[in-house]
Amino acid sequence: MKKKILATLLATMMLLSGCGAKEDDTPKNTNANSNSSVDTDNTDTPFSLHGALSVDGADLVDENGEKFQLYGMSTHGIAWFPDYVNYDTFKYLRDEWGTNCIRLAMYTHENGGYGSDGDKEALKTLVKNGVDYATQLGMYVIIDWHVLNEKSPMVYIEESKDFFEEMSSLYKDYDNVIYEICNEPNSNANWSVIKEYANEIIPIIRNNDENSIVICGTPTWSQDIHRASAERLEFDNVMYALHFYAATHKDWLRNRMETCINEGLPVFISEFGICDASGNGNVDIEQANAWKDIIEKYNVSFMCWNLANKNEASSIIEFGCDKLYGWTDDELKEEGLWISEWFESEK
Ligand code: IDC
Repeated sequence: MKKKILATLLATMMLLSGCGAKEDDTPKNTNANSNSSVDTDNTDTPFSLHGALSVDGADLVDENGEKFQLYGMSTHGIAWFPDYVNYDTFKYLRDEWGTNCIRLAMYTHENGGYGSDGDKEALKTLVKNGVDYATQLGMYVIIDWHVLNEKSPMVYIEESKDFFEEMSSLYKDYDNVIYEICNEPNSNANWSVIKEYANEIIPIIRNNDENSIVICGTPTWSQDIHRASAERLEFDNVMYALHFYAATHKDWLRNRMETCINEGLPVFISEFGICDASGNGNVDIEQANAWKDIIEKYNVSFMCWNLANKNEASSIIEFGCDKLYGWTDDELKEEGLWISEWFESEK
């Protein structure tokens, strides 16, 4: 059954929390909010034009059954860089950069992580604020359970069950919300471990929300999509995460993506950078352009890591620049310039 977004949304009038994002990974006050009200000029938003999405073979399609591509920025860890979760930033990314989606990355294990020592309520407030801003703006939004250094999604599966139960019941009527259930399982978390996890979490989401898009991470930091292609999950509207960092992951991973797509696997690049896999080092523009070509060829959705001003190559804003939007070319790092040009060319 086709669902509609709740028509009435709270236009919360709160103040920005003041200081700009800092480069360190110290958890901060997660009370970032926007002082903007609901966007009134929302007749032609991405969501109003494309509505509820679904998966058709290898493709993501919109409510009219047309192939559709989501693209935009991923936040950095919202515990560390909460200030970018605000209405004006998202509006800028929609209107000036032409993006249609935002990814809210919530680390689960690291310092301030949801499953480790983070303030769960404050983190959920940030996620909810982010979903509200995206919804007001008619953007799609990915809630990312950012498994990384705990390696296996089973480590915090109990927390994950509670989290996705709450989120999917809250957003069961929000067709712009996408659930990413485990960012990057790695090490011994092979596909059978991930499947076991997904087979617990997806039914919880489906119980509240029959049709939402769910993105599932794949083994080896979401590179081993061929494992998923060989043994799919038995749910509709599931996509499989492929992550790349252009200076590290080259032809072999592009070839793998191509093979899997040709096998009918719905692939979603829910995170990528154009530097190396550490999130730092030199960017590789030649490799980045090769990725861009293949992404365009297959209409794969792509979310760029990361929306912050940390002192690392994958943070698109210059270190020391505290502006939350309206960046000049000088205030963007190389990756920021490259990705903003690509986004703008899609407008
Ligand atoms: C990195 C951040 C870095 C942070 C680190 C924490 O860029 O600032 O200190 O995480 O572990 C991924 C992950 C993503 C990483 C990124 C770069 O999904 O969380 O972010 N990366 O290492 N996979 C491949 C690269």
